[in-house]
Amino acid sequence: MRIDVFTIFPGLVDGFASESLLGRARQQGTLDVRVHDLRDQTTDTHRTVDDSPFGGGAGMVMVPEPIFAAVELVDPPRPLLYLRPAGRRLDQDYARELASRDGFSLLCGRYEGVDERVREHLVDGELSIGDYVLGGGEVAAMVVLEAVGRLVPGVMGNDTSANEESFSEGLLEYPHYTRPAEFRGWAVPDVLRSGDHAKVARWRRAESLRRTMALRPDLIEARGGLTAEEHARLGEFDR
Ligand code: JF5
Repeated sequence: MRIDVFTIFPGLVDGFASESLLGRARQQGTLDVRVHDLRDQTTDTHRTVDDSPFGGGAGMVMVPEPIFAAVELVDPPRPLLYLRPAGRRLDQDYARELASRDGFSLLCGRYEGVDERVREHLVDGELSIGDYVLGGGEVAAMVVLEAVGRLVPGVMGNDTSANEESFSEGLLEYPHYTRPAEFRGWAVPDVLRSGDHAKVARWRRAESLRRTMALRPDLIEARGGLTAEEHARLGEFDR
């Protein structure tokens, strides 16, 4: 999968994509992340990427020329998504949708944002990571890279985590424990040390359900309430 990122802070995004899970996927060749410096496509000595807004007012606007030039130079995978709060909100379903593609691209804005002609004639859509305002799209791009990257087949090792975790079934995760079996007098639940794998699976299911009902009842609602089976699970491990 190929993801192209257009930014005036390429080092920030490239550094991030070179570490940990993404860095490994990149080295393996599973993930092809290409970061492009918008300033490389400026033509003036000061490498200007912004200018004051027509009509006046505070702040600066990103000029269209280097953005069009950078995108047209590489003909990046589409859709080209502009990161901003007004966009479609990223959630696990959207991340999965993006992970199923051959590629896509991200445009990071700064200042007051990009000239409207970029939005109208260059980008294909807009993506938001949440209802708050960032200083620029770079952190949002890194969130997208991480959320999507780990879902790309081969990046995480299919057997485990990405499939079983929170949200894969619209539920929160069950609690995790590791050694020591007792820490400061707090013991790991007996069932996890019982060796009864079927029982462990049922307990985890019950804990997922209990947590989701307590913390995110909207998620239970979204999946149409509890099944008879799920009621039974909760009953089995009644606390
Ligand atoms: C940005 C102008 C974009 O602030 C964001 C953002 C918030 N949620 N999702 C994205 O993007 C950065 C800053 C200034 C346009």
